[in-house]
Amino acid sequence: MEEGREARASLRLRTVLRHLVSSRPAGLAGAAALTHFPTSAQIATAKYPVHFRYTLDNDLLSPEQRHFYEENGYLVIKNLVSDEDIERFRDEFEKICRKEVSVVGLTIMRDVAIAKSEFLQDQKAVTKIQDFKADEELFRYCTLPQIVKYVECFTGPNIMAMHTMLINKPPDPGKKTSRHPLHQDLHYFPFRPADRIVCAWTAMEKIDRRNGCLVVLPGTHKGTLKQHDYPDWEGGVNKMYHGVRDYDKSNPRVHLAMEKGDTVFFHPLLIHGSGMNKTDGFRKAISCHYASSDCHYIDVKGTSQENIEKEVTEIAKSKYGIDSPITLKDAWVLRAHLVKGERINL
Ligand SMILES: O=C(O)CCC(=O)C(=O)O
Repeated sequence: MEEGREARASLRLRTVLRHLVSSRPAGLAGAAALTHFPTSAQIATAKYPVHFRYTLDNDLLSPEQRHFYEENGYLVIKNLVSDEDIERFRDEFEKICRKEVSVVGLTIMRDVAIAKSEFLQDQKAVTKIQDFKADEELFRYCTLPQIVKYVECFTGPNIMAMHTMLINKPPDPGKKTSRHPLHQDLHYFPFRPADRIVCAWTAMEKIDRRNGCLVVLPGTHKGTLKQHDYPDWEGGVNKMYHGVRDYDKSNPRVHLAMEKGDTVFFHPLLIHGSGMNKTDGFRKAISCHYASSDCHYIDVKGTSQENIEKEVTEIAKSKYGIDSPITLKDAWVLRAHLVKGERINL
């Protein structure tokens, strides 16, 4: 009885082995062919996880790059934008500051301390310009093929440019107002899921700790959205520069020193900010937040994002000359712009 069962089992095993071997290329035989492919146990202990959450399957990112983003929430790509493009963005920005060009929907933000002390027509007090989708020259940044192909690894094929900025960190006026408090960009965004949103941020010159490079807290993209408020800074805080209230102070910080044209892609939950500009030059960067058009709007009422809703809708009303109340979603529908694929929800 026992012998018969063993014989049948052995026959079944031989049949299975024959089947497997015959489906392998000629030359691979028996056990060698079977062990050639990793078992699930081998995969589980492999160097990189098989399950990716923050990146999508793509032909661009190496396993190391993909793993790095999964673990840290950011990825720097060297030399992605040409000097020529950067000079064109710089020229256009300076024309906007000199009022030689006016752009529908643009917001110009000024440093709280510098703007108070003097009335300046040029870029001296400008900390950033926002929402440049109507400026053909600057918006070219958001459509650069070498940027968009990386963006697609995080968003998928239907890509919206949601938020555009050229940041012009001025020499610090002595009040430390050139700092940007640590924050999570998702605090500003009423759309989800967060994992299908990514920021591209390109250094427009060499940026290091002297002129206020980005500082990131690796791995914090795995956490949740935290409460943000204006920090209690003695010298004042720039408008809309909310800071994260509670975070793990023991989390290591990485200062991203970058060369002109280097670009960092980062997750909207990654806690980041930037330091003081201690030089006498302006520190420029251009950036765009992209989202999959499959993302959906959420209602932020009753959440930690309620405080930003009020500010954003007030700014949007005056920018677009709208009298009636508008919602946060309305403000975002107006700023969003399709870059690639199909506009679905956003
Ligand atoms: O460029 C910088 O200094 C930081 C910009 C930033 O994090 C932001 O505007 O959300």
